[in-house]
Amino acid sequence: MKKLCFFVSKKCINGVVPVFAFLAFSGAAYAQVVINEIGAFESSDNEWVEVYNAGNEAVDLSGWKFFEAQVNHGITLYSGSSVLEAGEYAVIANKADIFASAKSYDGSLFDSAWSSLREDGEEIGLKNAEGEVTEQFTYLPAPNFSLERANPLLADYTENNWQEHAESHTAGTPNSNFIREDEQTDDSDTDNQDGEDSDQDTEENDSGDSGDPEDDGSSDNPREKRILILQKIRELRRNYLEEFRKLLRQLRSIR
Ligand SMILES: [Ca+2]
Repeated sequence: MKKLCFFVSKKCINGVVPVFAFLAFSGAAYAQVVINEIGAFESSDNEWVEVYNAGNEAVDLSGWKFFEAQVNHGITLYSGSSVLEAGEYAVIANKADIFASAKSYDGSLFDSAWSSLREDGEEIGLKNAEGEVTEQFTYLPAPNFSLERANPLLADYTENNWQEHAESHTAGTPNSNFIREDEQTDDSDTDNQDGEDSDQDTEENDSGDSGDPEDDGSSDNPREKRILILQKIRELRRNYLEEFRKLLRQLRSIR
C-alpha cells in the first residue's frame, strides 16, 4: 500500500488517489458510469447529458435508463457503440438526430426522450439494465451554459464539484473544469511513472500562453485573462487524462 501511494502521489487529485490506491491494492475491477455534464441550458429539443466511464472496465449501456422527472427514460443507441470503455464519454440526447446535426461530435450517441431539463436544477439519475440506481442527484442551476463536473470520481454535487461552463459546453469531450485552479500548483512540476507524457508538451496548442496563467502578461482584460487561464486548465486536463488512462491500463494489466 505504501509503495502504491508513492507511485501515484505526485499526481494526487482530491478523491482520485484513494480510489486508485484501493483498487490497485485490491485488484478489483471498478465500474462507474457517471453523469458528467448537463446541457439543460439548450432549447428542449437540443438538450443532452454527457456520461463518462470513470471506472476501469468497459460498461455496456444497453438497457440503461436516464431518470428524470420521476420517469425512467429509455436510451437507444443512435451512433457509435453501446459499450463505453474506461475513460470514454457518451452523450444521451433528448433528440439524437437534432444533436447530431447541431454538434460536431463523433462519439457514442444515445437517443432518449424527455420533456425538458430544468435550467434551475432538478433530480436526475442513471439506472442500469437491472434497474439499479447507479447515480441520482439534484443538479445545480446552470441557465446560460452547460454544467460540468470537475471530478467524476467524487460524489459531490455541490458547487465545489460542478460549475457552469464559461461560454459554451464540452459535450462528449473532457470538461473545461476537469482540473481545477486550486489543483494546478500541486500538479505542475510532476512526472509520471513511465517518464513519458510529462508537462513539457503542454504549450503547443495555445499561442501567447507563457505557461503560467498568473504571469501571462498579455492582457489586462479580465475576459481575456480568464480565457488564457481556461486554456491552461484544458492543457493540464489533457495531460491528466492521459495519465488517468495510463494508470487504468496498468491496473487492468495487474493479475
Ligand atoms: Ca464534457
